[in-house]
Amino acid sequence: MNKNIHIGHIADCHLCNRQYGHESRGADFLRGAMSALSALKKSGVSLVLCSGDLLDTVNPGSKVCITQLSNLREFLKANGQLMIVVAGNHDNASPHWCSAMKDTPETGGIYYLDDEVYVYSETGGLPGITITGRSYADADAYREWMETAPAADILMYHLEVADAVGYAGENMITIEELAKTDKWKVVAAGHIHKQFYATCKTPSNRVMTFTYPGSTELCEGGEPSDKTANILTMAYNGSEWVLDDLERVPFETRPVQKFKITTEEELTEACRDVEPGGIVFVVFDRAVTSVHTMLKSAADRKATIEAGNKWCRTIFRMQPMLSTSEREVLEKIQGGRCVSLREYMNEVSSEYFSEEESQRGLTSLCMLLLDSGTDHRAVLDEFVTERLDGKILI
Ligand SMILES: [Mn+2]
Repeated sequence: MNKNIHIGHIADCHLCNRQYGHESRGADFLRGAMSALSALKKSGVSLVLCSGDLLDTVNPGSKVCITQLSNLREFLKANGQLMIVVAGNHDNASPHWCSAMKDTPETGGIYYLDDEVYVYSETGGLPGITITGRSYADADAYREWMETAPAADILMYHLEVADAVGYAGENMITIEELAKTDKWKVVAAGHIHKQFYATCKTPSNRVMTFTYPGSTELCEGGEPSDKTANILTMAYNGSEWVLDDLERVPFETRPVQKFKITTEEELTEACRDVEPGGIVFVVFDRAVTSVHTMLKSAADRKATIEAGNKWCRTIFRMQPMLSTSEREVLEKIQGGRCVSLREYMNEVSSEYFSEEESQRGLTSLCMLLLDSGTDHRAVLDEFVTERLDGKILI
């Protein structure tokens, strides 16, 4: 009798139409998710957990729903894989776009787990593995929910834990809090786009394992570009299912390169090393001229030589180096260490912005931030575009 069950775990697929203005990036996100599922299939995994943010937005366009979501579902069926999905903060629509999908292990496809306990069983005679989860909520709502939540072998969870972020923010809970109860043996989490793993003892001295698999395609430049999916091996010890092994399986996504260019020599080296068809992040000193033009033509030249490059066009993300004060402001904002942007900018604008800097456009950055609500990324993109003085980001 087989007493092990291998369960795949992914999160943060962020299926979308485009990224950085490129439609081809929309296709990449679907391909990233499929790439993860294929790697899991190769390892013999037929049950996959997706811990939130399958879709990038609560309001996906028809292209995402009709093409990507239904393609993904068909792909899962063809693979004989069932993917259990919970809602993340990005796709926490009510009802969720997947809520009508209640596929089964026999058909394969997508099963939307709506705050219930799912029982998965593939070995006759043994009890099933129980999986519960809840759609995204803030930290306090999670704490309240935990009091009355059902017990299960695996909890699917979508929120930051302070342990993985490295500091205690307002809307986070800790792994210790999750382990205050004996209800769960594994917390299969999503939301943070990097791989993370930790264990904690529960009150009755059992081990609770917490893990983030990371995203399935690069959402932000700062996240790891080598993507992996988790395989949770659950073993039946005669009376219950326990986690026996946690393995990471790598899978292919669009290649990522990063360059820092402060001299002509570094530009020459980067032109030699740049690979066509990837995403290339470039931080450059504004004193070095034609950085983008030179890199782009180097990549295009190589792309012509390597005809048939499956990732198509090279995508450049150009970011000029910032002055110390500019950097301090942006780091504070990106680090999320401000309660309210408006409050924060009011407080620091005079501290960080000299009159000269205001004239150089930082006042407009400030205004953009004040108007932006909480979507810092969009603001920073605009800022970088503006900084490039009308140069188009390709
Ligand atoms: Mn999220």
